[in-house]
Amino acid sequence: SLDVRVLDALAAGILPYPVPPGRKYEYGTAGFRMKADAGLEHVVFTVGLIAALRSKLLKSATIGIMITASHNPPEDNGVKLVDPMGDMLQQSWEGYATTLANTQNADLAKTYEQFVNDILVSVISQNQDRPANVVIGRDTRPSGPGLVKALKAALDAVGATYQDYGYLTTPQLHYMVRCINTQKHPVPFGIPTEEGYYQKMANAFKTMMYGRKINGPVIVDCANGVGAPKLKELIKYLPTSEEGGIDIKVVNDDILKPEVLNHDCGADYVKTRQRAPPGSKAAINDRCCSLDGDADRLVYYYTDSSGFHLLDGDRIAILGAVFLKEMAEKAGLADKLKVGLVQTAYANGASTEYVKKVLDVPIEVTATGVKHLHHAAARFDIGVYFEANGHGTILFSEKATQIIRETQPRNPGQKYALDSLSASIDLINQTVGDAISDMLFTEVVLAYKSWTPENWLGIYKDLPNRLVRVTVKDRSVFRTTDAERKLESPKGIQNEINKAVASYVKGRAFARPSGTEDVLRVYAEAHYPHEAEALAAQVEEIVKKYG
Ligand code: G16
Repeated sequence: SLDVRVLDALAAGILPYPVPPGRKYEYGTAGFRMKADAGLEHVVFTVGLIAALRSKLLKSATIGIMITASHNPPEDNGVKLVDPMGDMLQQSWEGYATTLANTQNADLAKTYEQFVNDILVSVISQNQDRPANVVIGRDTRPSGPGLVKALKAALDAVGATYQDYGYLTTPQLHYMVRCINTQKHPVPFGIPTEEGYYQKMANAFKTMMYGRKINGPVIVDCANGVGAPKLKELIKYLPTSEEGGIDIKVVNDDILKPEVLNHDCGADYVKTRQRAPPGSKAAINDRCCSLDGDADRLVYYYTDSSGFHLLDGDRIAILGAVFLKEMAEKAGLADKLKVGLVQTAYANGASTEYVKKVLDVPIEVTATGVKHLHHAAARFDIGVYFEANGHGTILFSEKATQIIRETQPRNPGQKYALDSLSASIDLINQTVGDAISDMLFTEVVLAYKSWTPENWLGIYKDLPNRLVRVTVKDRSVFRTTDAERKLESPKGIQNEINKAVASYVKGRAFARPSGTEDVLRVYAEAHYPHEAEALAAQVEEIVKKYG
């Protein structure tokens, strides 16, 4: 049994953070997320305990805890757990996290003790008392400091060691975790400081820019979130356009007014509304992009005389795949470095067709959530994964990395390609989707192709589509199957959706419960814009009837 002092400290530490009456917590698409004042401190406290347990089990490896609600409104907040290699918490642990979060204060010490006995049985039998190590980051929400306080109370109670980085983007925290845990590896991931992060990215960017030129500035909408100060910091490390680098114009960078976070700006707004932020002062054909509240999503766009044009995650993925495929060919490694792509049901049908027929790259489809895409991408030599909403990255397998780093070039062209591939490995944040790193990579690839956003848009034509949020009484009655493309419950609903879809040219639609908001999401696409609208409205009605 556990030291009674630990149990007492736990019981005392959780006292200020009870579960509000009737409250049930769920582990969603990206950890726990809710209104910050709806009992989130309790959850965060228990997540601290889970992180400490996981660290102890994994030989004191450092676990990351990120306090953010990403693209959600300012009054929300949430918590994500980061595993030692910088990926999301192993899914088999989501159950432990959910159980502990839903444990009332009076039972918490006992349940924790039970978890220690169950999870750490091997550690205990070796009679080891391993230290637990945790690192913490948060976005700019006003509820952040109070949540970090609850988190530290938990870590103090169980004697875990922690480092609080303060403000970080989500991908920066993932980077820190992987750096710390690979410090003793033959090839460490990087230096676990903000400076280390900027330096690594800037060096790789400079290598990739050799012999290439970026055309005109890029305007970056930072959603008034933590990405703004971090991007401004990174700019100090990057060569300017005169120096052969990049001219970045930061907009929506107000982190002092909490209420403007993600409000009428940011990647989620631009993607869902399919329009530029209303405050945008960008001129015709200016190359623009938007990050979300914790800078893990990125979408591009521009306007011209015909209106607004979105270049979303599907397009970024294709751009990446095009580049890496061509570089692999130029390096003479096409048969050793197979590029694969991972999408979700939200990927535009036209993008899927382009990847299959023109790009000739294999595709896998997974459920929403980078935790699903990431694992699928890891099965390719070079796995490109992006959600249409702009959340994604590119993974190079260990074998691919080794081939790229060790192949001896036989001519200058091959050397150039190998250097580009090698620098891509460092420029791309392989731990998780990183909007800032994805943006620099996109800029390099556009420069390499000499593509304007218009050229990029022109490679295929998106099917008109519509994404709507539907409020229902209880979204848990909706259960999906087939990578969320179908509903298996409530009974009969899928038949009705199928019937609706069948009456449209190139119609496709699905509905799924969101894992970050208390809504159902409906996606529809069709050959004509008004038909995509009509199909979405029809599915919305069906969903409302059953919900
Ligand atoms: C999170 C997840 C994404 C997911 C998005 C929306 O993004 O990390 O993978 O696409 O939520 O999920 P849902 O449709 O289930 O609400 P973020 O940027 O909010 O962390």
